Formats: sequence, C-alpha cells, structure tokens
Amino acid sequence: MLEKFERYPLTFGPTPIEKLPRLSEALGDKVEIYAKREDCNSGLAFGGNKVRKLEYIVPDAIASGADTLVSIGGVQSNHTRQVAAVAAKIGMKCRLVQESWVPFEDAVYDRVGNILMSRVMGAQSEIVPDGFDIGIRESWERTLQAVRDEGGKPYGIPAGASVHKYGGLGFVGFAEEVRAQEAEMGIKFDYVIVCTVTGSTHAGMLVGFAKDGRANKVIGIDASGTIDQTRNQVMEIARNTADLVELGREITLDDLTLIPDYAYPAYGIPSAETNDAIRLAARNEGMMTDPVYEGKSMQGMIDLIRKDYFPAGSKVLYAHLGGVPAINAYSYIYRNG
Ligand code: 1AC
Repeated sequence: MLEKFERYPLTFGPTPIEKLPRLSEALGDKVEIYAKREDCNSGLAFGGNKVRKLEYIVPDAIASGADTLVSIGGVQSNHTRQVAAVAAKIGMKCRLVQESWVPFEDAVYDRVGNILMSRVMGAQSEIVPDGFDIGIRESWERTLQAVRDEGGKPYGIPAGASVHKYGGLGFVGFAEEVRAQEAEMGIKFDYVIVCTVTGSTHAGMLVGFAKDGRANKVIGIDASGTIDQTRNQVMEIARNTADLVELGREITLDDLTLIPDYAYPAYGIPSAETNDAIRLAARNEGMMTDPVYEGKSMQGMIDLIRKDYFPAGSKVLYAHLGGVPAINAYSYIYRNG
C-alpha cells in the first residue's frame, strides 16, 4: 500500500511480536495475548511509535529545504522527544513547544524523562501554559513564525505527527508488517489494541487493516479524555490516509472502534486501575508501560479480557507504542513499586 511513498529509514526494521504467556495466564488464559514492540523499534532515544510515522515525513521535510523541525506536545511528550532525536539524526535544529497538558506536579515533572532527553539532544524546548488540546495550536504557529523571523526555515510537525498529510502512513505500514508476520507465524490476530489520543496511529492501523476486513478489530483505547475531538480527528486522518494510499473504499464510522472508558480521571493522570495494570504487565512479563498512554491501553485490554469482550481463545495483539520515559516524571506514585 505504501510503495509510492518515499521512506527515510529511522527504525531497526520490522518490530518483534512476542507472546505474553504469563500475562495471559494471570488473566485466566481466556485469550492469547501478544505484544508488538514499537517501543523497541529504533536506537533513536528509546524509539516509539512516532519514529515509524516520521520515516514518511522526513523526506518531505528535507525536500522543503527546512533547517528546523518545529513540533509540539505536553511537557512529557514522547512525540517531541522523538522529533528531537530525528532532528539530531538528520542534522536539523529543533524547536519544541511543550504545553502544560497535564495538571500533575511531581517535583521533577519538567526535568526528567522525555523533556530531559530532548534537551540533551539539543532541542530548544519552551514550556508554555496552554492546556490539553490535540488540535492545531496557536503556540505552535507562534513558534513557526519565530523561526521565520529569526531567518530560519521551519518545518512544522503537529502533535503526535497526527494532523500532517503523511501522519497516517507509518501505521498503514504497521498493518502490512503484521500481515507478513502472521504469514510467517502461521496465525492471525483477531484484535489489535492501541492507545488513541492524537489519532494517526489508530487511523493508520484502521486503514491498513481495512485492506483485509479488520478495520474495526483495531480497538482504540482513548487516553485523551476528549473523546469527540479524538473520534473526529481519527476519522479525518483515516479518510485522508485512505485517499493517499488509494484504499478504494470509503472509511465510515463503522470502521472505528474507540472505547472512552479508561481515560479517567484526565489525560496524563493515571487512575488506581491504570497503576494496577502497569504493575501487572511489569510483574508478569517485565514489560514496562507508562501512566499516560500504554498504561491506559493496558488497563483497557485487561478490563475487556476480564469482562469477556473477546470471544474465548481470541488472539489479541497489544501494540506497545513506547512512552515509558514519562514514568520518571511520576516517581512519587511508584516510590514503593
Ligand atoms: C500526544 C502525541 C503524543 C505525545 O507523546 O506527545 N502521544
């Protein structure tokens, strides 16, 4: 589906799929759980799902003649950390707008984890007071203009690389990769679990799996807490991506499965159940997830298994998108494990 698009390799190659037998057993062996490890996809500052997306965006950035990547996210944004790493790798400057998306005040929230790495990699990171919003932001547009005013040539990458014309392509590639791995493994996944916030990871998967009739088997676990905006954004990106890859059919709301039940109490704040899910995966599989994204999709998957959402014997693929560096900013919660 992606042959006609230029790709700048930033990942190690296809990400591993591993079986999680102890987590499956801890949940009663009702389903077989596997994880596809996007968190181990690259040597660029711990990698993660945005690197896969940026592989299809970087050729456009280079072709534009830009000298500075300008992006945006929360203070502990994984996305901005990955943009900083990619900028360093391709020899561009990097300006990051870090909005105050999360009302959380760990003493070192703005000094560790993602933002620490972005700074070490040379990105100029500016913390601004604006609250959570997954859309196009004035703060980002101001920084694009500031780079121009200083004589630079900016290339804008919106939050999560999502509302970028090529933002969905990387995860169309994920679906194609899964199909190839299924053929090698001699199995087929019945469901894919993904954390959904800015939308292009879910949208890309939805389009990629639409090709074999599994679009609505991609189960998005909303972690934004702004479900209407996230739903609209996923649909818009999916439709744009379907046009780009010439899917050959309309994307409709029936293709979208997006579950709002696990985003509480707010974006970026883990519930007691999120923390239990993080510990269960860590203690049974040594697999770390974070309090903002993957802990919430882990919580959603665990709860859906417990509630028998999946027919017995289903093969469930948990897409581990990365994001663990943020856990350092929540150290007080996990001080005793
Ligand atoms: C929200 C895009 C997002 C991040 O890490 O900044 N996942």
